[in-house]
Amino acid sequence: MEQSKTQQDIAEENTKLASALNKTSLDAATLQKLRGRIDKKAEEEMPKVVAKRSVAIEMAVIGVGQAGSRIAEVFHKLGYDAGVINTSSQDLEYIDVLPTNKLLLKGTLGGTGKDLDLGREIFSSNVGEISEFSRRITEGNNMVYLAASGGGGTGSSSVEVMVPMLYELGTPVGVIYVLPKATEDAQSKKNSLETLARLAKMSSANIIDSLVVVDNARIEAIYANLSQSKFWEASNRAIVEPINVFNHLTSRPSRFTSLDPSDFGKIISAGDCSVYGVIEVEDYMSETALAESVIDSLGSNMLAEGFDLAQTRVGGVIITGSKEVLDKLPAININYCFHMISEQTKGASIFQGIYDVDSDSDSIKIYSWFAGLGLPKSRIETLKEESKAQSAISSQKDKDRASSMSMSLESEAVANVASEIHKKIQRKNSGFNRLQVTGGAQNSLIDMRRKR
Ligand SMILES: Nc1nc2c(ncn2[C@@H]2O[C@H](COP(=O)(O)OP(=O)(O)OP(=O)(O)O)[C@@H](O)[C@H]2O)c(=O)[nH]1
Ligand SMILES: [Mg+2]
Repeated sequence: MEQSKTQQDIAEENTKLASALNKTSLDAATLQKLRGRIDKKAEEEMPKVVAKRSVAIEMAVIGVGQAGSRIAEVFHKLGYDAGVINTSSQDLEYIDVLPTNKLLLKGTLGGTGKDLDLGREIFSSNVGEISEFSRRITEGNNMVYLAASGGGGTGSSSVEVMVPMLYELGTPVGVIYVLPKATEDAQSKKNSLETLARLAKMSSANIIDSLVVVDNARIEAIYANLSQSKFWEASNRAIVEPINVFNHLTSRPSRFTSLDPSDFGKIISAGDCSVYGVIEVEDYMSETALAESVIDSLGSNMLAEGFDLAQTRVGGVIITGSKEVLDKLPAININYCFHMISEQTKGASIFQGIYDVDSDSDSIKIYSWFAGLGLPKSRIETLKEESKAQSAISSQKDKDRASSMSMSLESEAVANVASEIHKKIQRKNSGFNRLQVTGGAQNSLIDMRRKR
C-alpha cells in the first residue's frame, strides 16, 4: 500500500520540480507558467493534494468529440478532473463523467459528419462558453491535456480554438492526438493530416508543451485479436495507462531508483512530439532479456510509429514488477536495458525509475516515454498515400456513378424507341392487360364483381 505524502514531502518535491525546471533548454514562458501553478498549489491546494490520490503533476483532461471524450472518461475514472465536449448529445450521454462536466455544442444534427469547416465554425462561435467550461475543469491543476482524434470532425476541428484558449488559461497545454486506423476512409485520413499540421505549428510556437501522438493503426496491430467492441476500451486504456503510471509512480518514493516529479516535469514540458508505450518481459532473469526486448520492440510497442527515436531530447523509462520479482532481478539486467535505451536515443537524457507495484504477474513491465521528437515522418507519408489512394477510388466511384446513371437512362431511352411496338403487342397479350378495359374507360381495371 502506498503511504500518504506529508505536506513537507510535497513541498520538497515541488522545490525539486521548480529547480529542475530552472535548468536549460526548456521554454522560459512554459516554465514560468508551471512555477506559477506550483506556487499557487503550495499555498492553496496542499490539503487537497494530500487527500487525493497521489500524482506528481495535477492534470486536468478535456476530451472533445467521441474518441477524446472516451479518453477523458478513462482519466476521470482514475481520479483526474475531466470534462467532455461534443456536438452530438447521444455520444455525450454515454460518457461517464459528472453531468456538469459535459458540454454540448449545438448547431449540427449531431456530430459534424467529419466536416472540419462546420466544426471550426461551431467552436469559434461558442468561444465564451467553452472557455468558461474549460476554466472550471482545469481549476487547481498544474497542466491540462486536450484529447481528440484526428479522423472525425468535432475533435479534429476543435484544436484551432481549444489549444490557444487553454494556453490563455495559464496552464501548460498537452494534446493527446489520435491517428486513424489503417482501414478508415480517405476523409478521416485527410482530416487527421490537416489537424496534425495545425498541431505541429502550435507546437513549434510553444503553445503546446507536449504533443502525444497515438495511432489507432498501431494499437490495432498490438491488440490484433480483440473484437471491435473491446478494441476501443483496450485502446483507450493503453493510451491513458502510461501517462497515469508515470504521473503516479513518480510521486512515490522507491526502494530501488526513483524518477522524480521534476524529471517527469521535464518530460512533459519538453515540447514537440512525444510517444510512449509499454513492453512486458517474462524472461527477465536472463541477463540480456530486458535489453533484447527493448531492442526488438522499442519501436513496435510504442503507441505510434514513424518517429525517429534518435531525435529524443528527454525521455523516461520506468521498470515495474512485484516486490518478489524486483528483489530477485539482477541489477546487471537492468543496466543492460537502460544502456540499450540510451543507445537507441543517441544519448538523450533518459530518466530512470524502478518501482514495485501490486501485481501477481511473474513479469517485468518497461514503460518508456520519449519526448522532444520531430513529426512521425514515415507515418505521415503512409497516411498521405493511403488518403490519396482512397480519394482516387471514391472519386472514380463518383464518376462511375454519374456515367452508370446516364448510361442506364440512355439505354432505357434507346430500348423504349426500338421496342415500342413490340412492347405494345406484348402488353396487349399480357395477363395484366387482359384485366384492363380497352376502348371507353381506358386504363381502368375491370370490376369483375359487376359480372357476378
Ligand atoms: N482511440 C480511440 N479512437 C477512437 C475512439 N472512437 C473513435 N476513434 C477514432 O476517432 C476517429 C473518429 O473520430 P470521432 O472522435 O469519433 O469523431 P468526432 O470528433 O466525434 O467528430 P464527428 O465527425 O463530428 O463525429 C476515427 O479515426 C476512429 O478511429 C475511441 O474510443 N478510442
Ligand atoms: Mg462524433
